[in-house]
Amino acid sequence: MSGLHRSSSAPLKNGHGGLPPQELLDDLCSRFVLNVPQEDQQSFERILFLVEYAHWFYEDNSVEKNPSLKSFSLKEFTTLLFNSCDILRPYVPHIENIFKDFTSYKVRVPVTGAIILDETYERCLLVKGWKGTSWSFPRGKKNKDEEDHACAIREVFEETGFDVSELLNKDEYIEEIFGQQRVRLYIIAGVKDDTTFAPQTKKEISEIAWQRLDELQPANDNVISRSIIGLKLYMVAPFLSSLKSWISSHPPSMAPRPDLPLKGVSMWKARNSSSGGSTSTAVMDSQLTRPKSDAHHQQHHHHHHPLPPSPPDTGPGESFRNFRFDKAAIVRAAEARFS
Ligand code: M7G
Ligand code: MG
Repeated sequence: MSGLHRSSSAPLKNGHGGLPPQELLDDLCSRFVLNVPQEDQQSFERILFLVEYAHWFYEDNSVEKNPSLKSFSLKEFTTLLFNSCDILRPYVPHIENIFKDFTSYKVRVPVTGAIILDETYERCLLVKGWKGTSWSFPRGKKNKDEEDHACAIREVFEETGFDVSELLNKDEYIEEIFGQQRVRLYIIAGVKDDTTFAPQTKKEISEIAWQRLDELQPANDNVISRSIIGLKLYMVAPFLSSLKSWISSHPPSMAPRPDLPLKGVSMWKARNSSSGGSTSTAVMDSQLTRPKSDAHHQQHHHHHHPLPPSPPDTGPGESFRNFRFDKAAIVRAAEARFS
């Protein structure tokens, strides 16, 4: 018996309509958590990344196809999956710690991305997150063994559909440290302002826009700040003074254009997101070309996602390591199920 059944005593609060059927949870659990390379199952911080992929797949595909299914936060979904999967159920009592350690681990994974400047260097490309209302440079967490520039190329493509692989210079970047997180942004200067942009993941980005640098000047250097025109910015302000110096030592080949719009120019907007998108200038995927690197579209991969690196053995968040995942049990369940 593979026995991937929800225990009848599973402590789920919302026991009424909209709960995903057991078969769906079994399927998500086996595709995303059980049927992956063993090296990805070695600790809970890695397993939680697998659970996160399963969650995105659930929200983006299952709920989309069947809107009567309930939407969950990652934490709710984690609890649901742990309760419904035999292999994970023994760890349900530790979920609070497992989840807390995962969140604190996540903010220590290095991030890379790009500062994309238009041809006159007067504007940069910013993306707005799906849930929040802040704008940031396109950027994201490094996968295990992924080089900084490769991560930047992949993340910029995922979030904007724009391939910077031919434009990126590995030595041209600005790097800042925020707490325990290193953030490196490569400078990609001179991009045509009529370039087509559109995110390649669902529900991650709600808007992409050219924003004027002179309007991003914040009142302070904080991680979260507001530009002078009231845009909420996330991890943008701390890069602006270095960016200004870079621009003054690398003058643009095109003179400033007095006809440039005074405000930012939206290049793509989601039809509906909680951050208030309404109508869309959505672009057909076929108009976009993939990067020459291997950036693949996470959405369509059910297994073998590259995960971020494992955390070092020291430092905060080590309570994970008190709960070793029972690998033998996974292997037994996987064999029972897939052989
Ligand atoms: P991330 O990949 O954790 O961050 O995504 P990174 O860009 O630093 O690598 C940041 C947030 O965007 C997540 O916490 C989700 O809320 C959302 N998000 C990202 N992706 C790739 C997806 C996705 O495929 N589907 C959904 N629904 N949300 C996503
Ligand atoms: Mg990412």
